[in-house]
Amino acid sequence: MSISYPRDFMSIVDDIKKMRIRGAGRIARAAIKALKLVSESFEGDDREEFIEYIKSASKILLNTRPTAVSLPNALRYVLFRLLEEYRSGGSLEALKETVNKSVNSFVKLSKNALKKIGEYGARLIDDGDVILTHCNSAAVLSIIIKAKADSKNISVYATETRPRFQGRKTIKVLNKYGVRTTLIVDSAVGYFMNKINKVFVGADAILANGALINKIGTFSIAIIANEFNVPLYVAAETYKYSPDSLFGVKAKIEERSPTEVISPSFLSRLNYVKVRNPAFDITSPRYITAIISEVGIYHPSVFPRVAEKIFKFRYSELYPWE
Ligand code: RI2
Repeated sequence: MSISYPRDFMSIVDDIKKMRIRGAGRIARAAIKALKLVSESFEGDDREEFIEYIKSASKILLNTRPTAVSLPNALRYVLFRLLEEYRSGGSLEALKETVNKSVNSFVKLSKNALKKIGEYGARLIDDGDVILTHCNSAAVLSIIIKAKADSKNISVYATETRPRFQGRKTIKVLNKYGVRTTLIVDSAVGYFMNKINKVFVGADAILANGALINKIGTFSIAIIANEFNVPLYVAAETYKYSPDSLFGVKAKIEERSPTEVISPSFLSRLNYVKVRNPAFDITSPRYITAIISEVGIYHPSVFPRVAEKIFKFRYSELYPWE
């Protein structure tokens, strides 16, 4: 039986898939707001049917961007609470209200987390620091903007971040706040690293061993920073922790279309050429100085334990959408 979903739900799914909505934190908030639309659109009167409807919509959302664990974690946050209400015999109205309340509370906690990360991270920035950023991370920008608000005299080198050029979003925000910024091509990081005091990057996932999954190019930046003895900090909310990495579940590295890298017409003339376009890479914890979360600054080896305490993952029900 084919299930239909509200049009506004499908347009958010498309926006996330096509990166009109992007950034791990934003993706998470958009996904569960879309789930709320599905809940509100349900016209049946059967509780079980409602639960199945929400679960199937969750699976569609999960397939939009496979790497940012903030999306499944946001769904876990809502579905844990929904299934608890269902099992306690809650009425259909109570189930809908639970979705509504848990979506709103996740959005609120995730926005508050950005503010707290800004406060903790800004303490690591000294007056006169030259900072390197990569891609476009709301968590990293929160730190830099807070440091600027604290009247620290800082400047930033921002990579353009091919192939989707998210660095251009970063320089627009920094410009709005009056932060002196230099835009560089990704391959110039080694050339400028001797001018950098600190590197700040965001996170799409933090694994059980403290490894970082982030925008492609982060691993190379980490190696170069290490070569120049420049500390690399990761700005990551606790809901960026990947609970199933504890069981050795392999992280999914999203591979996007070659058309993001080169035009199909150009490629069509090259019979022996193919394009690879991984959107993320993995950085070993040994290259990470510390992870800045909404509950403090931690060594990468400690962050997973802290994240588990804050998020209270239910390992017995890690895939509530099944
Ligand atoms: P915030 C982004 O991925 C970048 O990898 C960025 O570092 C990460 O999400 C975290 O972003 P994409 O959506 O949650 O641009 O800090 O593929 O905003």
